[in-house]
Amino acid sequence: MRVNLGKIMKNGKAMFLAYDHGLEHGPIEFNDKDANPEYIIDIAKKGKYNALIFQKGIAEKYNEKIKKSKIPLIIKLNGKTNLFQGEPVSRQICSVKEALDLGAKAVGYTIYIGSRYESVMLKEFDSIEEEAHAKGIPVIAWIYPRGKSVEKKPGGELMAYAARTGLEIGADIIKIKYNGNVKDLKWAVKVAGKTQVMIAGGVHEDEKIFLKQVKEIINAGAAGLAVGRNIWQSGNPVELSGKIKRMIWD
Ligand code: FBP
Repeated sequence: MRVNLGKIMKNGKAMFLAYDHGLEHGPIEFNDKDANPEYIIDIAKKGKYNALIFQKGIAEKYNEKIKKSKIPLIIKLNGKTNLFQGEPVSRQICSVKEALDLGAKAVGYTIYIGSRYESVMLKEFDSIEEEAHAKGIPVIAWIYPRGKSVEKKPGGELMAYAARTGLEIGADIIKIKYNGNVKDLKWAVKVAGKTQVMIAGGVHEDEKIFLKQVKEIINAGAAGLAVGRNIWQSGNPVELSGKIKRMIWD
């Protein structure tokens, strides 16, 4: 079933502000300012983001402010800490119903393709996709090739595989990591077909380097960015968001 992406995309493009790092990486990513989810909601509002991405705990505790901001909410349904260093697996910790009750306009789920536990995540994703689509809301898959089996495989090949996996499993949007090669990304966008490709921002970089990367991402035909650290760890998050928006839509 094709769902309407109009609530979280504009003219087939989008810019999401991701903030699930407190779980995925731990507070090591934060300072006094950006440790506070309210700071992130303010950036999303001032930067007119198409959506904010939170885990359910933040979505619940800061629900009033999120609603007031009018920025559509995307809730991540699975997650893990980075404390355990084995084959990656990320299990569901929030249901589609809980997400909808919290006001989510879309749900997200991470799959580590190549991991020993890939099948567990693919199966869990399938139930989520079925339920979310039955309720008419889009499903976004974070697809990251990871684990011993894929350690030595070429990055471009893996990026395209991640993108195609999104199409095959019914994701409306996929979020993948850019390997820095425009030609590879063009191919990944191509094989993703009608599934929209969004790119993660990655580690906080110098603004010039980051913007150069954004330009490449847009030129390669991606639908936009689902970015975290490069925005909220920046000294000028709203100004930088404006620059990215202009690159995406102009
Ligand atoms: P960034 O733009 O900050 O990289 O965030 C994107 C993201 O996918 C987050 O949603 C997630 O928390 C993080 O990256 C996961 O990164 P990794 O698994 O590479 O540590």
